[in-house]
Amino acid sequence: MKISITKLDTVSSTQDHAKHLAEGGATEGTVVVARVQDHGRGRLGRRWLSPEGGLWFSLILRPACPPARVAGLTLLAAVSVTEAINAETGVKAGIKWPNDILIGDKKLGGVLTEMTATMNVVDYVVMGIGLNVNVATDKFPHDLLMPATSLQEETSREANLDEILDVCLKNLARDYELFGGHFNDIMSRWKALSLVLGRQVTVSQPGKCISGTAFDVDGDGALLVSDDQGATHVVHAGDLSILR
Ligand code: BT5
Repeated sequence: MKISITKLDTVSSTQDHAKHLAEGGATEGTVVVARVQDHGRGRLGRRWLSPEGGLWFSLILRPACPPARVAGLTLLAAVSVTEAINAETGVKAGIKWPNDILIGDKKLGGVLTEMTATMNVVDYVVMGIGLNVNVATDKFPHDLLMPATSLQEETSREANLDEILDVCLKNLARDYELFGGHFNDIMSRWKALSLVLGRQVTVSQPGKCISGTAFDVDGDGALLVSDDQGATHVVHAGDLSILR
């Protein structure tokens, strides 16, 4: 995949900008990065705070896979980016299924995977990555789903945004090559970074809540949770809280 980067100043959301480019035929590997997003978004239309100093980017992919497999790309991106940050800055970030990048119990970043598909064919995927790099999270509102942190706060130094973007994209491009045939490799690296396996969790879904022990992820990236009655739940989406 050849990476080609478009750098923008303030946008509503890099996701929207990238979608527009994808609709116009932009090739896989097209990246949109913005200094500031004034309507950055998370999953389910939630707000994503995107002030100056953070790394906010979207990558266009055109995977030759059925739509059901695209959820695996969220896990892939979380692995690629978490490994990049850990290697580049020396922090020990981990992954909270499905899309949160945490340091300890604070959120450093997140992944948002959006897809356009017709029938059983993926047209394009826009993979959005948000990372609090040189961001003061004490300025964030207090009603976040979980406390936030930034690389600057964790390491007490400013990181170079271009360098972080570069290592993230190199890892993403390398790992995307494994997506078709060697997804097991991604999954074992995901497991090594996972903050949820072996933990008591609750996953909230619209109108439903599943509690139990998270014990594995399957080949599609779904979380396997065993409840108190010993039943296994295959969880494809939801908001996860770690209880203990
Ligand atoms: C995510 O959603 O974690 C996905 C975030 C993806 C953001 C990137 S930035 C580039 C691209 N363009 C976009 O517009 N989006 C993508 P979710 O799991 O739904 O988490 C959202 C929740 O995280 C919010 O409801 C807040 O509680 C919290 N939050 C918002 N901004 C945050 C921030 N900068 N750092 C930490 N937590 C934040």
